[in-house]
Formats: sequence, structure tokens, C-alpha cells
Amino acid sequence: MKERIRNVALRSKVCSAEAAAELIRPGAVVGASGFTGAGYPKAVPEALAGLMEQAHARGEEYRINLITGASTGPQLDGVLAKVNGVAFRSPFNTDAAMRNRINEGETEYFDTHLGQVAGRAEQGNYGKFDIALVEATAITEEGGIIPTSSVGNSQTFLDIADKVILEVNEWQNPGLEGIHDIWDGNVSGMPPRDIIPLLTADGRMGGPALRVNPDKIVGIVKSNDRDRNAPFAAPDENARAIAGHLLDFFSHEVKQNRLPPSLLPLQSGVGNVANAVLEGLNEGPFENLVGYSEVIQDGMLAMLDSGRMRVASATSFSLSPDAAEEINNRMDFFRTKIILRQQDVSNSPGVIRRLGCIAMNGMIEADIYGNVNSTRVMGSKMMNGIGGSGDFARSSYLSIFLSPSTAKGGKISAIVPMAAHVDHIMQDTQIFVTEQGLADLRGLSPVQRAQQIITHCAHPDYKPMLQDYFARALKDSFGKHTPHLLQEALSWHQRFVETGSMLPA
Ligand code: 0RQ
Repeated sequence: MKERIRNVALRSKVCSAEAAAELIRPGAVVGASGFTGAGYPKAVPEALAGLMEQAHARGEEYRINLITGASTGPQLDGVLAKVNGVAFRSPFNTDAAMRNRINEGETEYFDTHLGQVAGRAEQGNYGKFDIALVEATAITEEGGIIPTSSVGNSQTFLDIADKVILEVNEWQNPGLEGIHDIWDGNVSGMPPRDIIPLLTADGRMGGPALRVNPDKIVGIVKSNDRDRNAPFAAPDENARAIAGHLLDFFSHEVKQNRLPPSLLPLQSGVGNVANAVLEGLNEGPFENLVGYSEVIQDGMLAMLDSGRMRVASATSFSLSPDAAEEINNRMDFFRTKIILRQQDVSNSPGVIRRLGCIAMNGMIEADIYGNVNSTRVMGSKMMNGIGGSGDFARSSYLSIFLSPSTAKGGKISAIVPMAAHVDHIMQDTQIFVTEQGLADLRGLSPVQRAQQIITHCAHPDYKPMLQDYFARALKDSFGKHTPHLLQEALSWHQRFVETGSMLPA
């Protein structure tokens, strides 16, 4: 641990996870590190869950408000959800136990554009932060905090919280030191804010460590536990078909001189389809690629390894156990090709627009006009959250949404008459790809967009139903600009809720 806690004065603050957890009082607002299952605190939340369980058994309320970078893992969201220990959660969650609490209405939840969380926290939208709880790889001689497998909002939480608890995790590779680029410009504080001087995806602007006032540190806890690192499913036929359509589209765009031969900085969401696209790119004709995204997943790692991708910038890893082991074994190689930044930098609309990213994200459903629901199943049940999809979709050079044309064994169509919730308005969506094909909606009106989406993206089981709806809407809609039959527009969702399928009996 001496190598990990190199600041001698701070060694006196080492304490047990239980002692640190006691400092997190009922009702506390806690800002924790962690993004897509990487770099979140593990030992203190588990101890805190124990305290909560005992308090709840005594009939006392012991819950916190938890704000993070993005999703965490079972040792944070999972354990706290199990004891119903979170009153309010933001901005992103993928943990199944927490999702249940959210959808039962027991935990208040608000998903937020991930690039905007730091600014909202600075503005006081979440109340006063009592505790910053941050996982560290090491503490430097000068007292700087080397983050672990994600950066997220940690710098902001360290700045604005009253007290700081650090978890120094020995499982995290010490070779992570130097991979981060922590910039001290004003990205999310009181305006006017600084211009982020990032002109290329591989630019570096700052140093390797987060800054913290040592007087605020009330506990340093040693831990030794792995990140969530969930495995990806191997790409299925649909995912491969989607990747194929997209690669053909990129080739076409290069031929038309609308994209350079090495494409533009790639943003890719998490999930199996996004990963399959990256695998496809790794075998495709494009060289010298660059990643400017929020997460580095297996597919990007493979592209860095093969040399297909030159460099990747993100705020976090999101790796399978195999890929995590790979990077741990070859950290010296990957550290020269990967940069992890604060999430208000990785997801900054200004930087995304300047670099001209290609945004590729998954979706729950799109309506015939290309309004996208990324988050709420049947309009009311939270899946994960908007994540960074909005940061990238609106500001990128190309905004692409990818999805199988059906979900749940064909009982749900991903293309519906009207989206039951809208995360991305049609002005922010350009290209849709399902296994059926690709719809290029650039420059089209709503009616023209609907014709393209229905023709190229809908599943054959649902296409005639969509054509029928659209034809009747063109005739009978109140307005003919974005035609809808209001009484029928959400009837597919209602049918699913009532019968378990969007298909008529
Ligand atoms: O659920 O696992 O229970 O079967 O959604 O769906 O098809 O595997 O696709 O992994 O790409 O996820 C929108 C959720 C898609 C994701 C979403 C069900 C489906 C399955 C997963 P099961 P797939 P993906 C960068 C960008 C928002 C955040 C974002 C997401 C599960 O892409 O969270 O983009 N996006 N961030 O069965 C009911 C439908 C459905 C449906 C899919 N129409 N109705 N269920 N599913 N479509 C990352 C970050 O921001 C951190």
C-alpha cells in the first residue's frame, strides 16, 4: 500500500470500510466515481448497505441520494438497492436490482445527459454534496488522486463535496497512472466557461491526477475488488447484418467524398449491437480510425490492438472480463493509445461538433418519423437512461441509431407509429439501421422520412401494419405535415401491455 498511498501525511487517514461508511449519514447526498461498471467504489458501499440494513431492521430510515458518472456495479448500485438504501438516483443505471426499485417507484430517478451532470451538480440541482466517494489507483506524493478505470464526474464531486472518502483499490492496475488527462479549465462551473482546447481526439490538455483539498479527506479505505466487467454476447445474425449495412453505407459515403477514407472520430454506445459494429469495422476496409466516445468497449480495444484504430478517447472502460485481463496484461501498450477524460469533456457538445464525430447508438424504438425512445419501455418503464446518446446524437457530424427491428422474440416492433417516449427528436436523428436495412433520412421531410423508415427498417411482420397506418394517416390526419391518427398512434403499445404482443391476435 505504500506504493499506492505515496503521500506520507495522508497515510494517517487510512481506516476501515465500516468506519468510513459511518461517516455517510442518512439523507446524505453522495457523489461517487464510476461509469459503465468501471471505477466505482466497492468496499464502502457494501459496508454502508450493512449499516442501512441494521437501521431498517430497527425501523429507522437510512437512505442516501446517489449521483455518479454513469452506471456502476453490484457492489454499489446492487447492494444499496437490495436494502432499499437509495432515495434518489441519477444520472444512469444498468443494475437490475436498482432498475426494479426505480420501476417500483421506490427510488426516485432522473436520467440526464451525461455531459451535463457536472454542470447540474455545480449549479446545486442535486442539493449540497455531503460526500465525494471516489475510487483511486494511487495517491501521489503531492496528494493527487490517480483515478482508476473511469474518470466520470470525480473531479467535480471532489471540488464541491464537504467531505471526501477515497477507496484505493489494489485490484486496479497501477499502470493506469498516466492514461488519464485531467484538465483544470472551467468546463461546468459558473459561466462564462473556458473554451476546451481539444483540437484532435488524441490531444492532451491536463495532468494525470485529480486534485483534492487534503483537509476534506475524512477516510481512505483499502479495497481489492474487481470492476463489474460483464461479458458481451457474441454478435448474432441480426447484429452482423446491422454492421454489414452500416459498413456498406460508410464505403458509399467515402466514395461520394462525404467522409474521409479514415472516417471521422467514432462514438459507439455500449451493448451487443454497438460492439458487433466495431468488430465489423475491425475487419472492414477502413484504416487509421480514431475513437472519440464515452466508453472503450471490447470492440474498440480489439481495433487498437490490430492497429485499425490509432487512438481512442473516452471517460471510461466498459470491458468483458477477458478484455479487462488483456488490458491489464498489456497496459504499457494500451496506455499510449487510450486517453480517459472527465465526462463533461468527453461528452462536450462543443468538442463533439468540432471533431465531427460519427455517433452510433442503440435504441428502444423509433417512430415512423425518426423520433427515438432510448429509455422507457412502453413509455413508462425505465431501461437504463439517456446516457451520452443525446450529447453525441445532437452534436455529431452523423447521427446513427442501430437496433434489431423487433424485440422480445418478435412481440415488439422497434419501429412504431408513435414513440411512447422521446429522447431524440427527429431533428437529431439521420440514419437508422436494422437488420432489414438502412434508412438515410438526411434532408427529408417527415412524410419522406416515414416512407424511408417503413420501407428499409421495419420487420416484415410489422411493415404492412405500418404502411396501412401511414396511408390512413396521410388521408385522415388533422394536419398533413406529420400525419398521425391520435386515437391509434399508441395502440400498439397498449396492445402489448394488454396482450403481451404488439401483433394483433
Ligand atoms: O432486453 O436483455 O432483457 O432481453 O433492451 O437490447 O437489443 O440487446 O440492444 O444492448 O444495444 O441496448 C436502448 C437499451 C439498447 C441501449 C438500449 C430490450 C431488449 C434487451 C437490450 P433483455 P439489445 P442494446 C453510450 C450511449 C441508451 C443509452 C445510450 C441503451 C435490452 O442502447 O441503454 O445510448 N441506450 N448510451 O429486449 C422493449 C423495445 C426494446 C426492448 C430493446 N422496443 N421494447 N424492450 N429492448 N428494444 C453508453 C452510455 O451512455 C453509458
